Amino acid sequence: MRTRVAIIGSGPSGLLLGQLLAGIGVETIILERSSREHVLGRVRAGVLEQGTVDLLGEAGAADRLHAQGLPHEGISLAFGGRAHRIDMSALTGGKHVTVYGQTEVTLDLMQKREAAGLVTVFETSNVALHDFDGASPSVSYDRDGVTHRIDCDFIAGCDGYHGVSRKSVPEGALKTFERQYPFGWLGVLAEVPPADRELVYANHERGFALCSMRSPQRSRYYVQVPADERVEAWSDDRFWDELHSRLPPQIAAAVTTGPSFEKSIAPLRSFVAEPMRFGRLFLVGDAAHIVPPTGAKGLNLAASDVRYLFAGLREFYGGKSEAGLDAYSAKALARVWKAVRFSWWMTTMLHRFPETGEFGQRIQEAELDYLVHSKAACTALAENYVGLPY
Ligand code: FAS
Ligand code: PHB
Repeated sequence: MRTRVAIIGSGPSGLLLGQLLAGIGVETIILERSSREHVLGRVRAGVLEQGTVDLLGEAGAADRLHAQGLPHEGISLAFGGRAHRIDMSALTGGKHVTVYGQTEVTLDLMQKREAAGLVTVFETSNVALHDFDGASPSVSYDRDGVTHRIDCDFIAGCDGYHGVSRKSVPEGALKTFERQYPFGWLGVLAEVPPADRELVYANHERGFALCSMRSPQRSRYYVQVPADERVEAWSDDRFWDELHSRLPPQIAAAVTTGPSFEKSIAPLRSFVAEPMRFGRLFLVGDAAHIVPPTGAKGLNLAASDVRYLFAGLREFYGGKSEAGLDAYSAKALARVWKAVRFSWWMTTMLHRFPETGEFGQRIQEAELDYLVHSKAACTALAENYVGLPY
């Protein structure tokens, strides 16, 4: 088989890149390790920057997003028994974010790809990348006991943190940066109305909590748990009690409890691999970087990588130049590191760090108290949360 761009991974990165390239007549094949159902069953991000919404629109996959997405102009920070709203829209000249689950984004993109008759091979195994340091790369994979090979012009490694693409880069050619946090997020989905019309990020001495949502009928909540915590140790009752204990009274009183239909623990880490290009192989999204979800940046960073790579490929296939492809890694990393910093800052300010004790808690409360009473500090948070310019 032969294609223009072989895409490894059918998550948001791979699907969005495939859809944008289809729009300019560049053929792709997506190879996906899991089943279609497994990919769609993953519950992850919930907040989209305007740039991500615009890119999904350019890919022709934003109809449901525009119909069902929830525009949010602000967030609240809760600490010391009170919630403080930050009017991000007023502080950023009218910008806002849109609440719309990553699961829905993935479904919208998958359905667009299927409607266009574009090829995604699910349940592949032993995907291997070949000769991407030359002008004739290829990818091989096994399925149903048969080994297949795809010759291509480029390989887009959209296969996430645990994927094969980054691991295929020659030893020593990659520099990685990592910070593991001593905690994770226990998240639940429940068919109950949200506690507030916008998101509430709570700092509490018992630990961080987040009140989010997927729709006016479906809520998404998180509480910080130790890194080695097991989800089996958390009944719904235990979760709701702990959530209530970490929220200000007026927010806690507005929480509607109910049976969870999804409950999982996500580890928190910051990770960046440099550079993001190796000859004809480009690393995209979580394959190249991971951020703690506190800043709602993971999915949005994947989208900005796709934007930069798509621009370079469009320029290449337009017969113009390789300048965009040559600039991809530096351009993407400049934005990645700003998002890594913001996500680290939000995580450090809002979570309980066992080693910093009571002093650390007071420092966090002082930072939050300064922040919510300073227009300059609120503006800095708002500019980063709604999404920095491309
Ligand atoms: P993805 O990991 O989504 O997709 C990679 C795809 O490649 C997967 O489908 C995988 O099966 C496939 N793959 C892997 N190895 C392969 C191989 N060898 N061959 C073929 N296919 C292979 N971000 C937020 O902004 N907010 C959040 O709340 C949030 N919560 C998260 C919770 C969890 C548990 C995780 C893991 C991430 C979370 N994120 C969150 C970040 C997340 O949304 C990512 O940023 C987003 O999924 C990135 O998309 P992709 O780069 O496409 O990677
Ligand atoms: C979510 O709704 O899943 C969500 C929202 C904001 C975050 C992280 C996760 O910062």
